[in-house]
Amino acid sequence: MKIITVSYRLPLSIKKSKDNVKITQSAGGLATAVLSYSEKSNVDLTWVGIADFDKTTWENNKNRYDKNFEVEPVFLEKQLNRMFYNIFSNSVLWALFHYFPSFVEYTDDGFEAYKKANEIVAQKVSDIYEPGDIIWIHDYHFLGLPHLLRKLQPDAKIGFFLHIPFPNFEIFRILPNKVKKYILNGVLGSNVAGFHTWDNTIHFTECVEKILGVPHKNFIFSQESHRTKAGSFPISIDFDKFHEAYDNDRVVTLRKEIKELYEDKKIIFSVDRLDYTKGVTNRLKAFEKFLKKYPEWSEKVVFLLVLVPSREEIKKYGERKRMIELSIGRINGNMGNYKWTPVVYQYQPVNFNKLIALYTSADVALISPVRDGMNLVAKEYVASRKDLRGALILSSMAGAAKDLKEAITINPFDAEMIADKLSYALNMNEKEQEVRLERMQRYLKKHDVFNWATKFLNETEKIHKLDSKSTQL
Ligand code: GDG
Repeated sequence: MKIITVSYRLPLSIKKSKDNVKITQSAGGLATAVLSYSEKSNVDLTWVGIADFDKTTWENNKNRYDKNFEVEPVFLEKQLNRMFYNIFSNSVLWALFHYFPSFVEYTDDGFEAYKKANEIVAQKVSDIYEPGDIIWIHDYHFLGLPHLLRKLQPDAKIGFFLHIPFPNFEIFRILPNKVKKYILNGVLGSNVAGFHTWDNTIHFTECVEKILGVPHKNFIFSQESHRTKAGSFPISIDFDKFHEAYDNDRVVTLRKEIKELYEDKKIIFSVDRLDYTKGVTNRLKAFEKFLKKYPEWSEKVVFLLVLVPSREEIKKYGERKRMIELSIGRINGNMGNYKWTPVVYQYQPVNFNKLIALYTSADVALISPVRDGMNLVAKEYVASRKDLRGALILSSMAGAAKDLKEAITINPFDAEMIADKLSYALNMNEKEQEVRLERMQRYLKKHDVFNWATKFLNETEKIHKLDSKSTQL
């Protein structure tokens, strides 16, 4: 028996330069969690995903990575991958599922490419599948995959998890009928369909009932071939990794540097992929409002804004980048002076130690997505504050707001509210910081990413077992 994990990106990338080949294995939360589950339960792990390298490079290097799990890359033809990933997954599903209907650029060709890519991946998974294996499919790139696999391997244990929001019926219904049906039937191929929150779960079940006319009982859809249980499984982080990093020598040095650099100022910090869903333009507008409404903070605060390049081939992302950079220029020009730059901006990723040094130097983390499945940055900020210092301002539109109950919640569209909450957070006394962080840390320690993976996979086994016993519900 093995676990077959399917995600668009492999937890491994191979980059060729003139004279060498560099293999990087991701230590991302998902990979660590699934790996830890497979080790604890003594089952092998195989990862299937779309290759960002060519076949020859793979053949020449496939024995050169640390083999604690198998990797099965799928090689898609370039144009097919572009249509599947950029045109349908990101310009239709990502936009609509995050409630940006006006950003949707639907084409039939894009949908055909999406179906084709799902079929190719289904065939690949089916080829390596052996009876008893558990298949765990991730995210909006593979909404059709559970159904395709159910046809190829009727008895398989299949779990599907969506990392982004599932929109409500009024938004979902915007899609053409054939697309709506493909998606819902697709997900219903799984034994368990998991979402970050109950709201998402309810949206999904309501869409299935209204569009396919399939009723559910206690969130279980009974079909001829199998049952599908829809449920909420809020993803989390490797708490100990973020908590213990506070004391890493390198982090301590970097933190000291940052603190010295801004010794007479309070630090507001945020880090995101540059994405229109992350609410960066709203965040800047609110920061500008804050500086105008609370002029006593002039020269006494700095906003460190880290944005990570993402999906740069898509027009909407380029447009958003220009809007953000215009705002930063305006704020720094109008509010700053030769001694003070209010917004310090970088459009490059930081490494793990720098990320922790920034988290643990920040007086306030300002996280304001206009829509987010979960938002792991919020959880990481809380976990990393071993010193119990700092305040978290978090958008109520992020799934994380349901878990981090002691965060200061904001409406990301309400600049005035964010300005007031910034003033509150910057003035928060140490006792209140401690009480809030302690409670959230207790929650995260218990509900970490290992707990998440275990709950999801156990539920998939359990629901599958009901079918094999043909138990009547
Ligand atoms: C999707 C959903 C859901 C970011 N910049 C740097 C860096 N990061 C790391 C963070 C965090 C991750 O990337 C971002 O995770 P988020 O959850 O915030 O956002 P998405 O990328 O949009 O993820 C989201 C998630 O899936 C999981 O289900 O929560 O809602 O949209 O881990 O730390 N890491 C480093 N340098 C950076 O510059 N080292």
